[in-house]
Amino acid sequence: MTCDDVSMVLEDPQTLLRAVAAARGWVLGAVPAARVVEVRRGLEGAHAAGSFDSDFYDLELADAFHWEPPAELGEARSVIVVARPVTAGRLVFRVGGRTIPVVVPPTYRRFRAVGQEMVAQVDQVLRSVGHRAVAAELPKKALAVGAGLARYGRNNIAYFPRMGSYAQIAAAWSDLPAGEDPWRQPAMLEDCAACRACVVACPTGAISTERFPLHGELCVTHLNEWPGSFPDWLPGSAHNALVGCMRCQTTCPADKDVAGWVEDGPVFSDEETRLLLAAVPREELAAETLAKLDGLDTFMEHGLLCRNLAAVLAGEI
Ligand code: B12
Ligand code: SF4
Ligand code: SF4
Repeated sequence: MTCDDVSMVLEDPQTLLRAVAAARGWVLGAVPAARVVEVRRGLEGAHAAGSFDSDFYDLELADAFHWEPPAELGEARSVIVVARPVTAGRLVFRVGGRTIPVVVPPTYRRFRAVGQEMVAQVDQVLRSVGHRAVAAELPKKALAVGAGLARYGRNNIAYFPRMGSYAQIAAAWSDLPAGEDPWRQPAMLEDCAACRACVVACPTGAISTERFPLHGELCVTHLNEWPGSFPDWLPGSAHNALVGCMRCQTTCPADKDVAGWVEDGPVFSDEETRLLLAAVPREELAAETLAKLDGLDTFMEHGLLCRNLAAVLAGEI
């Protein structure tokens, strides 16, 4: 970096933010706060046009977002979107002398901690130049794509350069002026034009070649994030992760460079696996087991993790 480069970084908060993000391997963009109104209209318009199953919309989308900026910020001028690479986890469950690997998809591992850290970093940098950032619960893919940071895959996941779909996204309201508006209309990856791999791999037909968006009500992730029994129509073979589903990511050629981003551990002993399959309450588990579970930080309620584990292991034992 030359002296001129350094002084430019120091003068322009957005350049400074991007430089800090890039140094960590993250990508960052800022859109005018008014774009949130447009995203909201798009989502509500799609709902009014019947694009979503109504039960699915009520459960997953109707109350998922806080469209208004927090009063504590004063005037919200921009929304800052950040994405960072994340790895999947490969847990091991011992059952009768066998070791069975079970995946935790990227973005579920240390879900809360990673998201909070991203916003805290942005806030810290902005405070050094007299501005602030406050976490935003908004449609993060739509904002990342609109900010020009990512493109949609046919599977509806956002793909980022060098991270593919293995990216955790965070958004924050800020009083920083957005500067030049980078907004882009949503576009699909070029790789998708001649590819249907995710459509074929999806165990429930949730991805369609006929329409965007996803049939979310059919997605295994939706089914295993929510309480209750799995529907009768869901084949046992559809379960492939402790929570979520990896089929449309592991088969995606656009993810070939990141498919190996998997971290091992922890290992659950025969006895620990037995207790989890029996859905023994957390209070009755050993501190060591709880530490392993809590280390995952998946945001999932204990009973649901036990239910999902039983469904994944059912095909193995
Ligand atoms: C609801 C939700 C779900 C639902 C619904 C998924 C969905 N596609 O909406 C369920 C439970 C099924 C789900 C599943 C998963 N999710 Co989710 N989910 C969310 C949540 C809370 C909201 C997403 C949302 O805005 N949905 C509304 C839809 C309509 O928005 P959209 O997909 O952006 O749709 C836009 C496009 O369709 C576009 N559009 C319309 N027409 C057209 C036409 C074309 C050609 C194009 C290109 C676009 C386009 O307009 C729509 C509206 O803006 C976000 C968190 C957040 N706050 O954003 C996480 C989030 C999107 N999920 C995430 C992840 C990781 C997943 C899973 C991959 C997890 C897993 N491995 O199991 C799966 C993937 C399933 C899939 N194939 O999409 C990540 C995304 C990371 C990334 N790189 O994209 C997020 C951001 C959470 C996080 N951890 O940070 N999820
Ligand atoms: S599997 Fe193929 S069609 Fe699906 S998102 Fe990846 S590149 Fe696109
Ligand atoms: S996460 Fe699984 S069920 Fe959901 S769309 Fe992808 S492959 Fe289909």
